[in-house]
Amino acid sequence: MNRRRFLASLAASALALRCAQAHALQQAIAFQPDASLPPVPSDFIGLSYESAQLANPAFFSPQNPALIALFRELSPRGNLRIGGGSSEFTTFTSDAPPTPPPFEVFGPDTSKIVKTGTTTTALALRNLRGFLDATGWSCLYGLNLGQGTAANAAGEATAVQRILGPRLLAFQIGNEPDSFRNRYRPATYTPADYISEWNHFHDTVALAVPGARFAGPDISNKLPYLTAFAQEALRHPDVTLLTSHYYAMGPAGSPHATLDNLLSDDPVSSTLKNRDLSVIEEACDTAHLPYRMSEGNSCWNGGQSGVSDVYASALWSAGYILRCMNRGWAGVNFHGGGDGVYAPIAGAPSRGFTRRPEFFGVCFVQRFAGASLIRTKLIETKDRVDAFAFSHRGEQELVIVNRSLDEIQLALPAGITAAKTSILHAPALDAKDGIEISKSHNAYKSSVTASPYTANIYALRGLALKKT
Ligand code: BDP
Repeated sequence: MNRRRFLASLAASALALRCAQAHALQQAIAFQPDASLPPVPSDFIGLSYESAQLANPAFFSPQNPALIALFRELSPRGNLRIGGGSSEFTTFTSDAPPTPPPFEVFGPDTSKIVKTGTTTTALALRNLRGFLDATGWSCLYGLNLGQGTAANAAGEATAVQRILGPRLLAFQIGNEPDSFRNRYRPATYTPADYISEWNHFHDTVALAVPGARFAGPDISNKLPYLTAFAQEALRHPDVTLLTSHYYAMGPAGSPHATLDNLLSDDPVSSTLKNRDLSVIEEACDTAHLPYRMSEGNSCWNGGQSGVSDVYASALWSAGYILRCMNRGWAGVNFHGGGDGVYAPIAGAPSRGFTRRPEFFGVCFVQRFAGASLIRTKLIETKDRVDAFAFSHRGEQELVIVNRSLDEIQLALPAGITAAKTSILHAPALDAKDGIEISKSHNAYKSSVTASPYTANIYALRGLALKKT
């Protein structure tokens, strides 16, 4: 369908709704089936852990079957990003690791200034390779720019490339360099200073590691650093991916870190506002590169208790992943580790691991990694409601994430019917237990419903995809 016909059909459906004196909560949807949209990358789903976690070589290890099983449940082919605040406190050594390790697990870095540095050893990297092979995941590996030397980064990168081999997606140099100012660098630090330091590290690593690939700038929220990096990337064919971070709220403990704010369309105090998304698009256009949200979660400083660890975070994560897929991005990584409040997986090898509420949100939508997007448009858009459609192996599915208190009724275009197949739900928004993904066996109908605070998947019939 061309754009004009698509808009005409939107107008017709909107009119039909009004004529029927639609209830306030009724909406309609239009589809723009275009088989030419590229598929969502199959490694779209990702997790992010602190570099310090590598100080315990037994964590990311083929000998940690419980964690391997949970990673596989989240995605048969995801991406593990290693980095975070602690990455600026790590040193690489090819020596044997200290025994016992300094800790069993390491959660999200909340102090921002880790007092004691940690050591990453070749053993930790060999175990990480075994872990990645067992999970089927790739790795985005962060090197210490904040407080490390280029020589140490080159030594580490040499070992990482040799040991992780095809499991290595790319190196990142520095975690949130846009926050170095007044931390590891003077108050006068600028994007230009960062680019010049990045080049020094990049050139040293690239010389030592032929074939190395790089991603970046892995920034927190200061977009001029992304713009500068995208321009610089044009000079470096070995830069293959742009990255930055997103926290929906923060810091933990602030008055905005609430359930209601998390579920809003553009949370107050988020690290990236909807109006700034165009800067990411422009960076991708400048550098001709894909974009990955390489770290993030519901609320920075480790997560807000009662918000980041309850059902609302599951609903939020499902919607967040789908919105990122819809923007054509390459993937998202949820930060976690240890017993971090926002960690999708909590626990330790010695006491076992648990699936946190957010885990279920990620699981619910992971099936769309590898699928192709079908553009959708909600008519008379309502806040806190998102609809997406996908096509995969000849099947079409609709997803509605209803973050609102109202039941949503969605009228489908003429000739199209849908049947609900799966629902993400829980006893309450602030429930820590009882979060479920239930199968549903509904008949095909010309409209669909989504209960308050649920995410829903429907099988679609009658939607003809345009051949390319
Ligand atoms: C980010 C850091 C990460 C932290 C996270 C947080 O990169 O290491 O864990 O904030 O504060 O800035 O939760």
